[in-house]
Amino acid sequence: MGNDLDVVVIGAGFAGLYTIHRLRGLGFAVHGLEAADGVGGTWYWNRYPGARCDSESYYYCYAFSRELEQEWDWSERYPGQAEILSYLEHVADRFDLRRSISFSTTVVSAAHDGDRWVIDTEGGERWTCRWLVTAVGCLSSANVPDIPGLDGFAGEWHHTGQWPHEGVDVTGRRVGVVGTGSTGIQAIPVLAASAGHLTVFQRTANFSIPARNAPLSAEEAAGYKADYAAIREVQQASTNGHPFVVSDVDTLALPDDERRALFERAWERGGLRFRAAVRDVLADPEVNETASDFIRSKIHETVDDPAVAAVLTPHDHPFATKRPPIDTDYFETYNRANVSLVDVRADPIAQITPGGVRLASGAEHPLDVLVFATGFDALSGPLLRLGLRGRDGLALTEAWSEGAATYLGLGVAGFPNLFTITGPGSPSVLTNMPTSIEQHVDWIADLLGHLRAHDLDAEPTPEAQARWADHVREAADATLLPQAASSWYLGANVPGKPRVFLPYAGGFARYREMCDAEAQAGYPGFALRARRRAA
Ligand code: N01
Repeated sequence: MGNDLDVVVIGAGFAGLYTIHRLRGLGFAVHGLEAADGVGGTWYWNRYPGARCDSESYYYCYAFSRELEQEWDWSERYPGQAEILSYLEHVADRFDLRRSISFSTTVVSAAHDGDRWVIDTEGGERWTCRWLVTAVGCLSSANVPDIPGLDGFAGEWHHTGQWPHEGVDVTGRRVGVVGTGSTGIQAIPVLAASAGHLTVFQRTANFSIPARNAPLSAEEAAGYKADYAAIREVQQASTNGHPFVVSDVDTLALPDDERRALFERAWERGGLRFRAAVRDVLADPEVNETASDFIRSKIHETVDDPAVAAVLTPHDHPFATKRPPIDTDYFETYNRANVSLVDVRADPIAQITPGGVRLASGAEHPLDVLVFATGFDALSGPLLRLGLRGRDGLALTEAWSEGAATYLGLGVAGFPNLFTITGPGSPSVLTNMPTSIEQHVDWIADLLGHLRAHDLDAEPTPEAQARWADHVREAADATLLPQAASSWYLGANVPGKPRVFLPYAGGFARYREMCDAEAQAGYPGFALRARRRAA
């Protein structure tokens, strides 16, 4: 295949694989460019100890193929990283996708020349295409804090999102973990089990719900397989793309003992569904406080040392306004003799020394291995680092200098024929990702079919984009989500990043209906122009 195509897709994770499959099926000349040497995206890179999905396996998977649904067997309630990667490798083989992907190919720039996209790679290759689709994930741009002295650290350090494929042997070693988000909370218990000593540097205490992971029995798996049609229907109609509905129980109307019993049942069942145990958790501060209080009480019940429990107890944001982690024995880990907790909000990290971490107070923590579970430059970061330039040389970095702005999270004004799967301004990270990805890919496939049939170029109008930005803000403001001041949803975790609430919080089903209405109305939010050709 030559390097001039209808469509180039950047990324070969869940989004890129399905895009290639779908567009190839429609007869487009499509090719994927992937920085890694294999498929998998997020699940290729995030190989840290304990990496596991927080959606359950029977619905954290594609829905586009009934055969695939029936033939793949998940082994656990929550799929681990290696199993998800095997699944995506199976998908790539089963649908013969690898022949349409160049691996170890990092895009360094992509510019629209008035006619086509011209894409340059680190290895010096050039690709051109009419339509460019980004499938780069929302959490793929690692955020390593700029702490003085890191370069001189004599031990080894790793960011969890770039974990070495050969693993890191921490047996008997002094290990430090910075960060207690979903990643840190998964990694800490596993690292603690083999480290000589584990020191956790916590800046913000986090709410976490037990996952209650377990092997998936043959009966459970068969039940899901028999029920997929109904499961998929619930997902499509839901707020988060999960196959369960939010309870309509008004927790404030319940007597204390009944409320506690209700939360106990949800805690025992475990998982993200805890959020859906009562209504209005993310809308009503009083309701939220009942859930927050319950979790705080669990932390104090679980952790033996009351002083440690106090440091682990969150008070600065309502439950679930930051993405709630789910865990296996996270709070229990602080009862181990080889684990210590350092409150770096009270005594910040001042410097990395050759021998470890020095705090502002001068206290030293000697370390052999330092793990940064410090998250990502989320949603906009993976797009900004592609070196995108739209009409008349407009750089995305310039267009987004005051924050990411898109129409429907699917395209950017000034960037013709560019489509962004699960981009900023779409529900993405607030939902079950494969569900959102498939909705985006199907919508983009329909639009590309329309553009091809009528020989059109498309780009969002500035007016539609501005209206969408207002709506994204209103949707967030109707919830408690913006109250978590340090949240990556707001870009607050990356120094200097403009504070814009990035994902669309109005709900998956509502969003899907708006996308469908846009298509049915002939794409009024897009300027559709007869194709311009370079002279
Ligand atoms: O990243 P995070 P993550 N000094 O940004 C701390 C998904 N995910 O990789 O809160 C000290 O949430 C930071 O502290 P603070 C999921 O969507 C899913 O854990 O900014 N600390 C925070 O504690 C998730 O939300 C799964 O004060 C510093 C932590 O690092 C998203 O990925 C598993 C610091 C970063 O937490 C990101 O999660 C894993 C500094 N300089 C991830 N800088 C599942 O499916 C940052 N921190 C289960």
